[in-house]
Amino acid sequence: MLNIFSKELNQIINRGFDRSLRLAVTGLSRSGKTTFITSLINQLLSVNQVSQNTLPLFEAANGAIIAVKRVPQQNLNVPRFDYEANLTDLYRKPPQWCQSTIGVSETRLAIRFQRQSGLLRHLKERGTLYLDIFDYPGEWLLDLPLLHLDFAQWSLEQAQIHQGMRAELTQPWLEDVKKLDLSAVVNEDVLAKLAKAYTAYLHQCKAQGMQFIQPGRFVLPGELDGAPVLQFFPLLHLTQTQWKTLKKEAKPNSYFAVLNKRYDYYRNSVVKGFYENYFSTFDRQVILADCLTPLNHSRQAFLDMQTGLNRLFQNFHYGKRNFLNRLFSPRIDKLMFIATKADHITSEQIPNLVSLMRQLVQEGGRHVEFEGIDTEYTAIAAIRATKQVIVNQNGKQIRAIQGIRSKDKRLITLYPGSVPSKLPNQEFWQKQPHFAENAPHFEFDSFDPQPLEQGETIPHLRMDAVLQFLLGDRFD
Ligand SMILES: Nc1nc2c(ncn2[C@@H]2O[C@H](COP(=O)(O)OP(=O)(O)O)[C@@H](O)[C@H]2O)c(=O)[nH]1
Ligand SMILES: [Mg+2]
Repeated sequence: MLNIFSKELNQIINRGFDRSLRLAVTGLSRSGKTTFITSLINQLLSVNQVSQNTLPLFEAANGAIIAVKRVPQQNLNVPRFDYEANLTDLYRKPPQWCQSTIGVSETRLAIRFQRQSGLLRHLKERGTLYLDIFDYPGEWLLDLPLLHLDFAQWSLEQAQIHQGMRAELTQPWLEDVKKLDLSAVVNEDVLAKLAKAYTAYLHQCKAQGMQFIQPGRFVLPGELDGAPVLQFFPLLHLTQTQWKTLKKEAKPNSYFAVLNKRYDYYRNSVVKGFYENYFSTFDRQVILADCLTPLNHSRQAFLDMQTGLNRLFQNFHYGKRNFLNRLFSPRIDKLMFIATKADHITSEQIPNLVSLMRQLVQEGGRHVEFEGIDTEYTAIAAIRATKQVIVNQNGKQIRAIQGIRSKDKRLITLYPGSVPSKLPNQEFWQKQPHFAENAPHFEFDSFDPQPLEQGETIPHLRMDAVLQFLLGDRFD
Protein backbone atom coordinates (compact mmCIF):
# COMPACT_ATOMS: atom_id res chain seq x y z
CA MET A 1 0.00 0.00 0.00
CA LEU A 2 2.78 2.34 1.02
CA ASN A 3 4.47 1.58 -2.21
CA ILE A 4 1.41 2.35 -4.26
CA PHE A 5 0.91 5.54 -2.34
CA SER A 6 4.44 6.77 -2.91
CA LYS A 7 4.05 6.02 -6.60
CA GLU A 8 0.92 8.15 -6.67
CA LEU A 9 2.70 10.88 -4.77
CA ASN A 10 5.53 10.77 -7.22
CA GLN A 11 3.05 11.08 -10.05
CA ILE A 12 1.45 14.11 -8.47
CA ILE A 13 4.80 15.83 -8.07
CA ASN A 14 5.79 15.02 -11.58
CA ARG A 15 2.56 16.34 -12.98
CA GLY A 16 3.52 19.76 -11.74
CA PHE A 17 6.30 19.68 -14.31
CA ASP A 18 4.27 17.93 -16.89
CA ARG A 19 1.86 20.72 -17.63
CA SER A 20 3.42 21.33 -20.98
CA LEU A 21 4.95 19.13 -23.60
CA ARG A 22 7.26 20.32 -26.34
CA LEU A 23 7.04 18.13 -29.37
CA ALA A 24 9.86 18.08 -31.92
CA VAL A 25 8.54 17.40 -35.39
CA THR A 26 11.71 16.50 -37.23
CA GLY A 27 12.11 15.64 -40.88
CA LEU A 28 13.91 16.60 -44.04
CA SER A 29 12.33 18.88 -46.58
CA ARG A 30 9.04 17.50 -48.04
CA SER A 31 8.89 14.66 -45.53
CA GLY A 32 5.43 15.84 -44.48
CA LYS A 33 5.99 17.98 -41.36
CA THR A 34 3.53 20.77 -42.11
CA THR A 35 0.91 18.27 -43.23
CA PHE A 36 1.49 16.24 -40.06
CA ILE A 37 1.13 19.25 -37.76
CA THR A 38 -2.00 20.41 -39.58
CA SER A 39 -3.60 16.99 -39.25
CA LEU A 40 -2.53 16.58 -35.63
CA ILE A 41 -4.14 19.89 -34.68
CA ASN A 42 -7.25 19.00 -36.65
CA GLN A 43 -7.59 15.55 -35.03
CA LEU A 44 -7.19 16.98 -31.54
CA LEU A 45 -9.57 19.89 -32.10
CA SER A 46 -12.17 17.43 -33.40
CA VAL A 47 -11.95 14.97 -30.51
CA ASN A 48 -15.27 15.98 -28.99
CA GLN A 49 -16.87 17.38 -32.10
CA VAL A 50 -17.31 14.42 -34.35
CA SER A 51 -20.11 11.96 -33.71
CA GLN A 52 -18.00 9.03 -34.78
CA ASN A 53 -14.68 8.49 -33.03
CA THR A 54 -12.03 8.73 -35.73
CA LEU A 55 -9.21 8.06 -33.25
CA PRO A 56 -9.96 4.61 -31.81
CA LEU A 57 -6.35 3.92 -30.82
CA PHE A 58 -6.03 7.17 -28.87
CA GLU A 59 -7.55 6.17 -25.55
CA ALA A 60 -7.92 9.67 -24.16
CA ALA A 61 -10.29 10.50 -27.01
CA ASN A 62 -12.82 8.13 -25.43
CA GLY A 63 -13.81 10.38 -22.55
CA ALA A 64 -10.69 11.68 -20.81
CA ILE A 65 -10.35 14.74 -23.03
CA ILE A 66 -12.95 17.37 -22.23
CA ALA A 67 -11.95 20.12 -24.63
CA VAL A 68 -9.10 21.20 -26.88
CA LYS A 69 -8.38 24.65 -28.17
CA ARG A 70 -5.59 26.70 -29.66
CA VAL A 71 -4.22 29.22 -27.21
CA PRO A 72 -1.63 31.99 -27.54
CA GLN A 73 1.85 30.57 -27.91
CA GLN A 74 4.66 31.30 -25.49
CA ASN A 75 7.13 32.90 -27.84
CA LEU A 76 5.67 36.15 -29.13
CA ASN A 77 8.44 36.80 -31.64
CA VAL A 78 7.56 33.87 -33.82
CA PRO A 79 4.69 33.84 -36.33
CA ARG A 80 1.72 31.65 -35.50
CA PHE A 81 1.49 28.35 -37.37
CA ASP A 82 -1.00 29.07 -40.14
CA TYR A 83 -3.38 26.23 -39.43
CA GLU A 84 -6.36 28.15 -40.81
CA ALA A 85 -4.68 28.75 -44.18
CA ASN A 86 -3.70 25.09 -44.45
CA LEU A 87 -7.24 24.03 -43.66
CA THR A 88 -8.66 26.50 -46.15
CA ASP A 89 -6.44 24.94 -48.83
CA LEU A 90 -7.80 21.50 -47.97
CA TYR A 91 -11.43 22.65 -48.09
CA ARG A 92 -10.93 24.26 -51.51
CA LYS A 93 -12.61 22.77 -54.53
CA PRO A 94 -10.45 21.15 -55.72
CA PRO A 95 -8.47 20.68 -52.51
CA GLN A 96 -4.79 21.61 -52.29
CA TRP A 97 -1.86 20.52 -50.18
CA CYS A 98 -0.43 22.97 -47.63
CA GLN A 99 1.97 25.60 -48.98
CA SER A 100 5.69 24.93 -48.67
CA THR A 101 7.21 26.26 -45.46
CA ILE A 102 9.57 29.22 -45.82
CA GLY A 103 10.06 30.26 -42.21
CA VAL A 104 9.57 29.31 -38.58
CA SER A 105 6.14 29.26 -36.94
CA GLU A 106 4.74 28.01 -33.68
CA THR A 107 1.51 26.81 -32.12
CA ARG A 108 0.18 25.87 -28.67
CA LEU A 109 -2.79 23.67 -27.90
CA ALA A 110 -4.50 23.48 -24.51
CA ILE A 111 -5.99 20.06 -23.82
CA ARG A 112 -8.44 19.96 -20.86
CA PHE A 113 -8.88 16.50 -19.46
CA GLN A 114 -10.17 14.49 -16.57
CA ARG A 115 -8.14 11.61 -15.20
CA GLN A 116 -9.55 8.19 -15.80
CA SER A 117 -7.21 6.11 -13.65
CA GLY A 118 -5.02 6.34 -10.58
CA LEU A 119 -6.16 7.23 -7.05
CA LEU A 120 -7.04 10.72 -8.09
CA ARG A 121 -9.74 9.71 -10.52
CA HIS A 122 -12.10 9.56 -7.52
CA LEU A 123 -11.49 13.22 -6.95
CA LYS A 124 -12.34 13.81 -10.58
CA GLU A 125 -9.02 15.52 -10.96
CA ARG A 126 -8.91 17.77 -13.97
CA GLY A 127 -5.88 19.14 -15.66
CA THR A 128 -4.67 20.95 -18.72
CA LEU A 129 -1.85 19.77 -20.91
CA TYR A 130 -0.22 22.41 -23.09
CA LEU A 131 1.22 21.04 -26.28
CA ASP A 132 3.84 23.20 -28.04
CA ILE A 133 4.80 22.51 -31.62
CA PHE A 134 6.76 24.52 -34.11
CA ASP A 135 7.24 24.24 -37.83
CA TYR A 136 10.24 25.25 -39.93
CA PRO A 137 11.76 24.48 -43.32
CA GLY A 138 13.39 21.05 -43.36
CA GLU A 139 16.26 22.53 -45.34
CA TRP A 140 17.42 24.45 -42.28
CA LEU A 141 17.47 21.36 -40.11
CA LEU A 142 20.43 19.97 -42.02
CA ASP A 143 22.54 22.86 -40.83
CA LEU A 144 22.50 21.55 -37.26
CA PRO A 145 25.35 19.07 -37.88
CA LEU A 146 27.56 22.06 -38.81
CA LEU A 147 27.60 23.03 -35.14
CA HIS A 148 30.10 20.24 -34.56
CA LEU A 149 32.34 20.98 -37.55
CA ASP A 150 34.85 23.68 -38.39
CA PHE A 151 35.39 24.86 -41.95
CA ALA A 152 38.09 22.32 -42.73
CA GLN A 153 36.12 19.42 -41.24
CA TRP A 154 32.99 20.43 -43.10
CA SER A 155 34.89 20.76 -46.39
CA LEU A 156 36.36 17.31 -45.85
CA GLU A 157 32.96 15.82 -45.17
CA GLN A 158 31.57 17.43 -48.31
CA ALA A 159 34.54 16.10 -50.28
CA GLN A 160 33.71 12.59 -49.09
CA ILE A 161 30.18 12.67 -50.49
CA HIS A 162 31.36 14.38 -53.64
CA GLN A 163 30.76 11.46 -55.98
CA GLY A 164 28.50 10.31 -58.80
CA MET A 165 25.86 12.84 -59.66
CA ARG A 166 27.32 15.41 -57.28
CA ALA A 167 30.73 15.24 -58.91
CA GLU A 168 29.17 15.64 -62.34
CA LEU A 169 27.07 18.61 -61.32
CA THR A 170 29.86 20.52 -59.55
CA GLN A 171 32.50 20.04 -62.20
CA PRO A 172 32.42 23.49 -63.89
CA TRP A 173 32.24 25.24 -60.52
CA LEU A 174 35.07 23.18 -59.09
CA GLU A 175 37.29 23.95 -62.09
CA ASP A 176 36.85 27.65 -61.33
CA VAL A 177 37.57 27.19 -57.63
CA LYS A 178 40.75 25.29 -58.43
CA LYS A 179 41.99 28.24 -60.45
CA LEU A 180 41.69 30.58 -57.45
CA ASP A 181 44.82 31.50 -55.58
CA LEU A 182 43.38 31.05 -52.10
CA SER A 183 46.15 33.04 -50.45
CA ALA A 184 45.55 36.07 -52.69
CA VAL A 185 43.63 39.12 -51.51
CA VAL A 186 39.91 38.47 -51.81
CA ASN A 187 37.83 39.94 -54.59
CA GLU A 188 34.27 40.06 -53.25
CA ASP A 189 32.73 39.89 -56.71
CA VAL A 190 34.59 36.73 -57.59
CA LEU A 191 33.58 35.19 -54.29
CA ALA A 192 29.94 36.18 -54.79
CA LYS A 193 29.91 34.64 -58.28
CA LEU A 194 31.43 31.37 -57.12
CA ALA A 195 29.01 31.19 -54.19
CA LYS A 196 26.14 31.77 -56.59
CA ALA A 197 27.33 28.93 -58.80
CA TYR A 198 27.63 26.72 -55.74
CA THR A 199 24.07 27.59 -54.71
CA ALA A 200 22.86 26.76 -58.21
CA TYR A 201 24.54 23.38 -57.86
CA LEU A 202 22.74 22.75 -54.55
CA HIS A 203 19.43 23.55 -56.25
CA GLN A 204 20.27 21.06 -59.00
CA CYS A 205 21.00 18.40 -56.37
CA LYS A 206 17.61 19.08 -54.85
CA ALA A 207 15.91 18.73 -58.20
CA GLN A 208 17.56 15.32 -58.56
CA GLY A 209 15.97 14.20 -55.29
CA MET A 210 19.10 14.60 -53.16
CA GLN A 211 18.40 15.41 -49.52
CA PHE A 212 21.70 16.04 -47.79
CA ILE A 213 22.01 19.65 -48.87
CA GLN A 214 24.33 21.88 -46.87
CA PRO A 215 24.27 24.73 -46.05
CA GLY A 216 20.50 24.62 -45.84
CA ARG A 217 19.95 28.38 -46.03
CA PHE A 218 21.60 28.51 -49.43
CA VAL A 219 18.56 26.85 -50.99
CA LEU A 220 16.03 28.60 -48.76
CA PRO A 221 17.63 31.85 -47.57
CA GLY A 222 14.59 33.65 -46.14
CA GLU A 223 15.61 37.14 -45.07
CA LEU A 224 19.31 36.35 -45.64
CA ASP A 225 18.94 36.31 -49.41
CA GLY A 226 21.98 38.04 -50.96
CA ALA A 227 23.77 38.58 -47.63
CA PRO A 228 27.55 37.93 -47.58
CA VAL A 229 27.06 35.38 -44.79
CA LEU A 230 25.65 33.09 -47.49
CA GLN A 231 28.60 33.70 -49.79
CA PHE A 232 31.02 30.91 -49.08
CA PHE A 233 31.50 27.30 -50.18
CA PRO A 234 33.49 24.25 -49.14
CA LEU A 235 37.01 23.69 -50.44
CA LEU A 236 36.77 20.21 -51.85
CA HIS A 237 40.08 19.92 -53.64
CA LEU A 238 42.67 20.74 -50.98
CA THR A 239 45.12 18.16 -49.69
CA GLN A 240 45.98 17.90 -45.99
CA THR A 241 49.27 19.69 -46.63
CA GLN A 242 47.56 22.52 -48.48
CA TRP A 243 45.12 22.97 -45.59
CA LYS A 244 48.01 23.13 -43.16
CA THR A 245 49.98 25.65 -45.18
CA LEU A 246 46.99 27.88 -45.83
CA LYS A 247 45.95 27.85 -42.19
CA LYS A 248 49.43 28.93 -41.21
CA GLU A 249 50.20 31.40 -43.93
CA ALA A 250 47.02 32.87 -45.42
CA LYS A 251 46.57 36.57 -44.64
CA PRO A 252 43.37 37.81 -42.95
CA ASN A 253 42.13 39.37 -46.20
CA SER A 254 42.83 36.33 -48.37
CA TYR A 255 40.15 34.18 -50.04
CA PHE A 256 41.01 31.39 -47.65
CA ALA A 257 40.62 33.50 -44.51
CA VAL A 258 37.42 35.14 -45.71
CA LEU A 259 35.84 31.78 -46.56
CA ASN A 260 36.76 30.52 -43.10
CA LYS A 261 35.37 33.63 -41.45
CA ARG A 262 32.10 33.48 -43.31
CA TYR A 263 31.63 29.82 -42.50
CA ASP A 264 32.29 30.52 -38.81
CA TYR A 265 29.91 33.45 -38.85
CA TYR A 266 27.21 31.35 -40.53
CA ARG A 267 27.67 28.60 -37.97
CA ASN A 268 27.88 30.85 -34.92
CA SER A 269 25.12 33.28 -35.70
CA VAL A 270 22.65 31.69 -38.12
CA VAL A 271 22.85 28.01 -37.17
CA LYS A 272 23.50 28.42 -33.48
CA GLY A 273 20.68 30.93 -33.15
CA PHE A 274 18.26 28.59 -34.88
CA TYR A 275 19.37 25.73 -32.65
CA GLU A 276 19.21 27.63 -29.40
CA ASN A 277 15.88 29.26 -30.10
CA TYR A 278 14.06 26.16 -31.16
CA PHE A 279 15.94 22.91 -30.80
CA SER A 280 17.62 22.81 -27.46
CA THR A 281 14.65 21.63 -25.38
CA PHE A 282 12.17 18.99 -26.33
CA ASP A 283 10.25 16.36 -24.41
CA ARG A 284 9.20 14.09 -27.23
CA GLN A 285 10.10 13.70 -30.86
CA VAL A 286 8.75 12.35 -34.09
CA ILE A 287 11.11 11.81 -36.98
CA LEU A 288 9.22 11.85 -40.25
CA ALA A 289 10.66 10.29 -43.37
CA ASP A 290 9.25 9.95 -46.84
CA CYS A 291 10.88 6.68 -47.81
CA LEU A 292 8.88 6.35 -51.02
CA THR A 293 9.82 9.41 -53.05
CA PRO A 294 13.58 8.68 -53.01
CA LEU A 295 12.76 5.27 -54.48
CA ASN A 296 11.42 7.23 -57.44
CA HIS A 297 14.77 8.91 -57.93
CA SER A 298 18.02 7.02 -57.56
CA ARG A 299 20.22 5.02 -55.28
CA GLN A 300 22.26 8.11 -54.55
CA ALA A 301 19.13 10.09 -53.60
CA PHE A 302 18.08 7.28 -51.29
CA LEU A 303 21.48 7.04 -49.58
CA ASP A 304 21.56 10.80 -49.33
CA MET A 305 18.33 10.76 -47.35
CA GLN A 306 19.82 8.14 -45.05
CA THR A 307 22.92 10.27 -44.47
CA GLY A 308 20.77 13.31 -43.80
CA LEU A 309 18.59 11.50 -41.27
CA ASN A 310 21.46 9.86 -39.46
CA ARG A 311 23.34 13.10 -39.05
CA LEU A 312 20.46 14.64 -37.14
CA PHE A 313 20.38 12.56 -33.99
CA GLN A 314 23.47 14.07 -32.47
CA ASN A 315 21.69 17.39 -32.12
CA PHE A 316 19.02 16.13 -29.77
CA HIS A 317 19.32 15.03 -26.18
CA TYR A 318 17.88 11.65 -25.37
CA GLY A 319 17.42 9.97 -22.04
CA LYS A 320 15.02 8.83 -19.40
CA ARG A 321 13.42 11.67 -17.53
CA ASN A 322 13.78 12.03 -13.83
CA PHE A 323 13.01 14.65 -11.28
CA LEU A 324 16.29 16.51 -11.67
CA ASN A 325 16.91 16.49 -15.37
CA ARG A 326 13.39 17.56 -16.20
CA LEU A 327 14.13 20.71 -14.26
CA PHE A 328 17.61 21.45 -15.48
CA SER A 329 18.16 19.67 -18.75
CA PRO A 330 15.07 18.48 -20.53
CA ARG A 331 15.53 15.48 -22.72
CA ILE A 332 13.56 13.40 -25.13
CA ASP A 333 12.12 10.31 -23.47
CA LYS A 334 9.93 9.08 -26.30
CA LEU A 335 10.86 8.94 -29.94
CA MET A 336 8.76 7.77 -32.85
CA PHE A 337 10.04 7.08 -36.35
CA ILE A 338 7.28 7.65 -38.83
CA ALA A 339 7.24 6.69 -42.48
CA THR A 340 4.87 9.21 -44.01
CA LYS A 341 2.53 9.15 -47.02
CA ALA A 342 1.55 5.52 -46.41
CA ASP A 343 -1.62 6.13 -48.40
CA HIS A 344 0.56 5.83 -51.52
CA ILE A 345 0.74 2.08 -51.09
CA THR A 346 -1.69 -0.76 -50.52
CA SER A 347 -2.26 -1.74 -46.92
CA GLU A 348 -0.47 -5.10 -47.10
CA GLN A 349 2.75 -3.22 -48.02
CA ILE A 350 2.76 -1.19 -44.82
CA PRO A 351 4.84 -3.69 -42.79
CA ASN A 352 7.48 -3.49 -45.53
CA LEU A 353 7.51 0.28 -45.36
CA VAL A 354 7.96 0.21 -41.58
CA SER A 355 10.74 -2.31 -41.90
CA LEU A 356 12.49 -0.20 -44.54
CA MET A 357 12.28 2.83 -42.27
CA ARG A 358 13.72 0.85 -39.38
CA GLN A 359 16.69 -0.30 -41.44
CA LEU A 360 17.26 3.14 -42.76
CA VAL A 361 17.86 4.62 -39.32
CA GLN A 362 19.47 1.63 -37.68
CA GLU A 363 22.02 0.85 -40.34
CA GLY A 364 23.82 4.14 -39.77
CA GLY A 365 24.62 2.97 -36.24
CA ARG A 366 23.61 6.27 -34.74
CA HIS A 367 20.70 4.70 -32.94
CA VAL A 368 22.94 4.14 -29.92
CA GLU A 369 22.20 7.75 -29.14
CA PHE A 370 18.61 6.98 -28.33
CA GLU A 371 19.04 3.49 -26.95
CA GLY A 372 17.20 2.91 -23.71
CA ILE A 373 14.39 5.34 -24.36
CA ASP A 374 10.90 4.46 -25.51
CA THR A 375 11.15 4.16 -29.30
CA GLU A 376 8.62 3.05 -31.87
CA TYR A 377 8.46 2.70 -35.65
CA THR A 378 5.29 3.20 -37.64
CA ALA A 379 3.82 4.28 -40.98
CA ILE A 380 1.04 6.84 -41.34
CA ALA A 381 -0.79 9.13 -43.68
CA ALA A 382 -1.36 12.43 -41.91
CA ILE A 383 -3.81 13.30 -44.67
CA ARG A 384 -5.15 10.28 -46.49
CA ALA A 385 -5.46 11.16 -50.17
CA THR A 386 -6.43 7.73 -51.48
CA LYS A 387 -8.92 4.96 -50.78
CA GLN A 388 -8.01 1.30 -50.53
CA VAL A 389 -10.06 -0.72 -53.04
CA ILE A 390 -10.22 -4.30 -54.24
CA VAL A 391 -10.26 -4.77 -58.00
CA ASN A 392 -11.02 -7.80 -60.03
CA GLN A 393 -8.31 -8.56 -62.55
CA ASN A 394 -8.74 -11.62 -64.73
CA GLY A 395 -10.85 -13.26 -62.05
CA LYS A 396 -8.31 -12.44 -59.34
CA GLN A 397 -9.06 -10.04 -56.51
CA ILE A 398 -6.21 -7.62 -55.99
CA ARG A 399 -5.75 -4.71 -53.68
CA ALA A 400 -5.31 -1.28 -55.21
CA ILE A 401 -5.49 2.37 -54.31
CA GLN A 402 -7.73 4.99 -55.82
CA GLY A 403 -7.40 8.75 -55.89
CA ILE A 404 -6.93 11.87 -57.97
CA ARG A 405 -3.46 11.68 -59.49
CA SER A 406 -1.69 15.03 -59.12
CA LYS A 407 0.00 15.15 -62.49
CA ASP A 408 -3.14 14.84 -64.62
CA LYS A 409 -5.95 15.35 -62.06
CA ARG A 410 -7.56 12.08 -63.15
CA LEU A 411 -9.26 9.63 -60.84
CA ILE A 412 -7.19 6.50 -61.15
CA THR A 413 -7.07 3.06 -59.60
CA LEU A 414 -3.68 1.44 -59.46
CA TYR A 415 -1.48 -1.10 -57.82
CA PRO A 416 1.61 0.90 -56.89
CA GLY A 417 3.90 -2.09 -56.58
CA SER A 418 5.71 -3.62 -53.68
CA VAL A 419 7.87 -1.70 -51.27
CA PRO A 420 11.25 -3.24 -50.52
CA SER A 421 11.38 -4.34 -46.90
CA LYS A 422 15.14 -3.93 -46.77
CA LEU A 423 17.50 -1.26 -47.99
CA PRO A 424 17.41 -1.78 -51.73
CA ASN A 425 20.57 -3.32 -53.15
CA GLN A 426 22.39 -2.54 -56.38
CA GLU A 427 20.25 -5.03 -58.24
CA PHE A 428 17.07 -3.24 -57.25
CA TRP A 429 18.25 -0.02 -58.84
CA GLN A 430 19.37 -1.76 -61.99
CA LYS A 431 16.37 -3.97 -62.56
CA GLN A 432 13.65 -1.49 -61.71
CA PRO A 433 11.21 -4.32 -62.04
CA HIS A 434 7.97 -3.50 -60.34
CA PHE A 435 6.59 -0.86 -62.56
CA ALA A 436 5.49 0.20 -65.97
CA GLU A 437 7.76 -1.42 -68.49
CA ASN A 438 9.60 1.67 -69.59
CA ALA A 439 9.74 3.52 -66.31
CA PRO A 440 13.29 4.53 -65.53
CA HIS A 441 12.76 3.68 -61.87
CA PHE A 442 10.24 2.78 -59.21
CA GLU A 443 7.21 4.91 -59.61
CA PHE A 444 5.02 6.05 -56.74
CA ASP A 445 2.54 8.56 -58.06
CA SER A 446 1.46 11.49 -55.96
CA PHE A 447 -2.17 12.23 -55.31
CA ASP A 448 -4.22 15.30 -54.52
CA PRO A 449 -6.06 15.42 -51.20
CA GLN A 450 -9.62 14.06 -51.15
CA PRO A 451 -12.41 16.64 -51.33
CA LEU A 452 -13.72 17.55 -47.88
CA GLU A 453 -16.92 19.18 -46.72
CA GLN A 454 -16.45 22.38 -44.73
CA GLY A 455 -15.75 21.37 -41.13
CA GLU A 456 -15.18 17.71 -41.93
CA THR A 457 -12.31 16.11 -39.99
CA ILE A 458 -9.24 15.31 -42.07
CA PRO A 459 -9.09 11.63 -43.08
CA HIS A 460 -5.89 9.95 -41.86
CA LEU A 461 -4.14 6.66 -41.36
CA ARG A 462 -2.87 5.83 -37.87
CA MET A 463 -2.63 9.38 -36.53
CA ASP A 464 -4.43 7.94 -33.48
CA ALA A 465 -1.55 5.52 -32.88
CA VAL A 466 0.85 8.45 -33.00
CA LEU A 467 -1.21 10.48 -30.52
CA GLN A 468 -1.46 7.50 -28.18
CA PHE A 469 2.31 7.02 -28.20
CA LEU A 470 3.14 10.69 -27.75
CA LEU A 471 0.47 11.83 -25.32
CA GLY A 472 -1.31 8.74 -23.96
CA ASP A 473 0.54 8.56 -20.64
CA ARG A 474 -0.20 12.18 -19.81
CA PHE A 475 -3.91 11.47 -19.25
CA ASP A 476 -3.60 8.33 -17.11
N1 LIG B 1 -0.62 11.29 -50.06
C1 LIG B 1 -0.04 11.98 -49.10
N2 LIG B 1 0.82 12.96 -49.41
C2 LIG B 1 1.39 13.65 -48.41
C3 LIG B 1 1.10 13.40 -47.03
N3 LIG B 1 1.84 14.24 -46.29
C4 LIG B 1 2.54 15.01 -47.14
N4 LIG B 1 2.26 14.67 -48.43
C5 LIG B 1 2.84 15.24 -49.67
O1 LIG B 1 4.14 15.72 -49.39
C6 LIG B 1 4.23 17.12 -49.70
C7 LIG B 1 5.12 17.81 -48.70
O2 LIG B 1 4.52 17.82 -47.44
P1 LIG B 1 4.82 18.96 -46.37
O3 LIG B 1 3.99 18.68 -45.18
O4 LIG B 1 4.72 20.30 -46.99
O5 LIG B 1 6.38 18.62 -46.07
P2 LIG B 1 7.42 19.42 -45.16
O6 LIG B 1 8.38 20.05 -46.10
O7 LIG B 1 8.09 18.37 -44.32
O8 LIG B 1 6.64 20.39 -44.33
C8 LIG B 1 2.77 17.60 -49.66
O9 LIG B 1 2.62 18.73 -50.48
C9 LIG B 1 2.03 16.40 -50.21
O10 LIG B 1 2.11 16.37 -51.61
C10 LIG B 1 0.18 12.33 -46.73
O11 LIG B 1 -0.14 12.01 -45.58
N5 LIG B 1 -0.36 11.67 -47.81
MG1 LIG C 1 6.74 22.36 -44.18
